Amino acid sequence: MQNLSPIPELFVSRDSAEKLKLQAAELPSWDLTARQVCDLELLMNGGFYPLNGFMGEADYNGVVDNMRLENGALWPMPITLDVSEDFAGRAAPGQDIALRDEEGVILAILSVTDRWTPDKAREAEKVFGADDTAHPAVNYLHNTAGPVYLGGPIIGIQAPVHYDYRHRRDTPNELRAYFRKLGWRKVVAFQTRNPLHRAHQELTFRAAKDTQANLLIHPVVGMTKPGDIDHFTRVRCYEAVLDRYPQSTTTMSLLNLAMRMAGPREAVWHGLIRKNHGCTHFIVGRDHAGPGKNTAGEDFYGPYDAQALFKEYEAEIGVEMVPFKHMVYVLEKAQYEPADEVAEGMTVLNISGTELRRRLSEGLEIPDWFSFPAVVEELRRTRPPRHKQGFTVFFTGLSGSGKSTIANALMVKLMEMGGRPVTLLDGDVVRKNLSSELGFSKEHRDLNIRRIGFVASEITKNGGIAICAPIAPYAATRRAVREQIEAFGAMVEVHVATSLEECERRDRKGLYKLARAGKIKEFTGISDPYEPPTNAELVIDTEHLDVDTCAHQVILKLEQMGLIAG
Ligand code: PPS
Repeated sequence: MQNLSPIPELFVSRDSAEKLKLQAAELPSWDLTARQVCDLELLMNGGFYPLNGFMGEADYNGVVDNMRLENGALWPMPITLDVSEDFAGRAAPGQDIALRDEEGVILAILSVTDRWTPDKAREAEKVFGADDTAHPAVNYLHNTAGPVYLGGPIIGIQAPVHYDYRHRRDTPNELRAYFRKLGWRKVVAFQTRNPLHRAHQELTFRAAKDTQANLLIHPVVGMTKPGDIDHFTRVRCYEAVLDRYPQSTTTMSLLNLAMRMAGPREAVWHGLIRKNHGCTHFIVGRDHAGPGKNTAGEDFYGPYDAQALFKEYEAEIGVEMVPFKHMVYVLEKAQYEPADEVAEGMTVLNISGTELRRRLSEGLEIPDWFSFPAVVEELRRTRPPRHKQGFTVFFTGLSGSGKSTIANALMVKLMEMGGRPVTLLDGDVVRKNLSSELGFSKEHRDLNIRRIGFVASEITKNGGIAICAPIAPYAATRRAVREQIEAFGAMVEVHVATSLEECERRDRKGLYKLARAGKIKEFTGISDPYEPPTNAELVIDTEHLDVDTCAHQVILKLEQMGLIAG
């Protein structure tokens, strides 16, 4: 039977918190990123026990190299506070700093003991298995995380406030108390970042039955894989499935974890977190916390690597693994079975995640054997067919490549079709209205593109069409914009691939001449880089086609992607 006594938290008493808050207001203060807020919440409430703060360098090195803290305890994931160089300059070891949420509320004080510049390529190789930015956490590490890490113990002042689903959020100690109260001696946890369909319901129900345990559905609502279904929709779906379990055997609680999609290491981490939440068993399925394909198009991890690593450390984790194979529907038996236990000659049915997304986006049937009607209805509500969703067409290319001209022609064609509002965010127009104070350094260009990306993602979210036409010379920034937009709808990247020679020959604005003469500095293609896209949805050759044909090519692409009705 599990030990359900309270786990140590890092919070101080209410009175001390009030006093500390006043003192903390004077300290150098760091505005936490969304991911850091998630990490801090679990540090403070004991979800990351035995960690007592953001990791120092020795713990970090131990964790990166062999999944162990300096004191030898098992811990597979670096939990570090990444900051800018500028802020790091004000946070020497010995200094206390205030940690604030996005609204400026002081959540904690960090007493800095360590400050160092990590070798991110090494971290990527060791923790995520490859220094490949196709991995979302590696991409985050290189392109979002700050260059310097700060470590040290935390004094918790207050937990981040959540306004959504409050009654479904529990700290480790709240869950422990709940299990104690109900006399749940064995609890099997199910981690998920996707809606639950029949296969999951079947799998979790079996897991509980086989282990004679109660079931905790423990979905992640902090940060999951870019492009996942938002947690609001998912929680509504989970609530619809909860009734399907025998009464009083099952509960659900939301976990504000920022996932890293680190497969095997992530599974071990999830196990430790569930132990802290009072669970005795943990379900590890196929491709647990898988990050998808690498740059070469192969899986980062084997489908059962996570199970293997969990098994190796099971005793130390202190949570028993309930391994689960891939479940498929057997037509003749009208039930789900593990794929490798299906008798020969049976008809096996399965709908993959990709196929489900296709069916949703095209408004196609989703059979009852696959999911529950209430879940499908919920998904259809948030994912209407693609031709009713918002989307963004993002042109990129050299100055004078023809982006604006094609974008204008496209806008008119889309307006002629009607149905959705269209907004053109042309490079020059944006620089006049949104980014008038910016120049052309890398930093300013990135800021400019991120602003465009933000506006485009809002338009997309609200069901409109955004057409963007900046140079957008940096691949990593375009990718960040893509992630932001794809949370709400499609992003169609169009590379207007007019060669530098041709742009310079045309020189519509006379800028190339000035750039060659050194009168305009940092000019794209001449004295500043342009990284051509490798994964654009469409590449347009303006050298041999007129504007109308180019715009029509985009229309055909949109039709082919189901974004406009054919
Ligand atoms: S970026 O890199 O995406 O932020 O650039 P963008 O906002 O699209 O602005 C490009 C337009 O600004 C003019 N211009 C320059 N372009 C590139 N490099 C330098 N140094 C520069 N200085 C001014 C240029 O007219 C670009 O317009 P387009 O429509 O691309 O020709």
